[in-house]
Amino acid sequence: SSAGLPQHVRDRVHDHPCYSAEAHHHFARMHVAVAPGCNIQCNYCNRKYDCANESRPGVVSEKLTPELAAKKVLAVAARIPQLSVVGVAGPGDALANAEKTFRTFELIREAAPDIRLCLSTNGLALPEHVERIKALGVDHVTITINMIDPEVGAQIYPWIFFEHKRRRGLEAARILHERQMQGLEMLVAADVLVKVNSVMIPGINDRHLAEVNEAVKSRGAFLHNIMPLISDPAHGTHFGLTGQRGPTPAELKALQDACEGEMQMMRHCRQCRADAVGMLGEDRGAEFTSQNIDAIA
Ligand code: CLF
Ligand code: SF4
Repeated sequence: SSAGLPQHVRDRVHDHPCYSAEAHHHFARMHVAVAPGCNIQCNYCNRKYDCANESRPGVVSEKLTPELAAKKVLAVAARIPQLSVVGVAGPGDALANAEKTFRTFELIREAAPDIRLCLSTNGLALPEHVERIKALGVDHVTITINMIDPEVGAQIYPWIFFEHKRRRGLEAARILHERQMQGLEMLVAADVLVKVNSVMIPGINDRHLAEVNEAVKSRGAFLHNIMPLISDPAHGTHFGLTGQRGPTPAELKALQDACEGEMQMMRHCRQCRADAVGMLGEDRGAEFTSQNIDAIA
């Protein structure tokens, strides 16, 4: 619960449905799918679907330009008065598409200054973008951090693309880890509220995530959201094809309980799609297509 938080922090989360468990009963979020590309490969991802950073593999999102995204925000705000937050969470990585993501935020800022801006990233491109995130007033950033040990990371990430080169194996995982920690520290220093998402992958990082929890807590992360791997062979992910299972609800809860401490654990995540619209757990995205948003807004 956020009851024990200082007032100035409560003011920043009281209307954010992900950062406050209470808020998700009263406030809505929407994602604009302006970020198609990605700079890493996760073994739980299928690029044909939405980014598993934040989203449940499902139907391919309608890709939006920044201009269409801003129009869609106005259309949704006109129909859903509880709308408080707009996030960029895929279908690829928000910061691997930084120009589109930031242009989208600028347009939303101009058209609807009261809406909170939120972004989700794998963290690889975070350090060089912290200044711009801060300058645009993006107050909430989620980093997906699945490991702090490159040996574990090499089983999750077959490659990353960094400084014009593809890197593989331990080198890739080590670079990703260093960039994630640096980005987290820089955001905290800039007074941005950071949520860490971790995907729990039995036999790979399940027993390692308590250490991840310690590492992100000690660096000032505000909230930790441990999510279950969704591994379905039908979605064609690497883990789906190798028969990697996801955790049971009891295994997930036991890990969340073990990590519960000074830092809050998020327990109400609904693993939204990259174009989700509405209250958490509700998806009204189909009501707002690029064909009809002009008529609504
Ligand atoms: Fe979207 Fe993510 Fe912002 Fe929320 S979702 S970018 S922090 S506004 Fe929320 Fe959805 Fe879970 Fe994400 S319930 S998947 S935690
Ligand atoms: Fe897929 Fe997201 Fe991982 Fe990129 S960061 S590979 S889009 S799950």
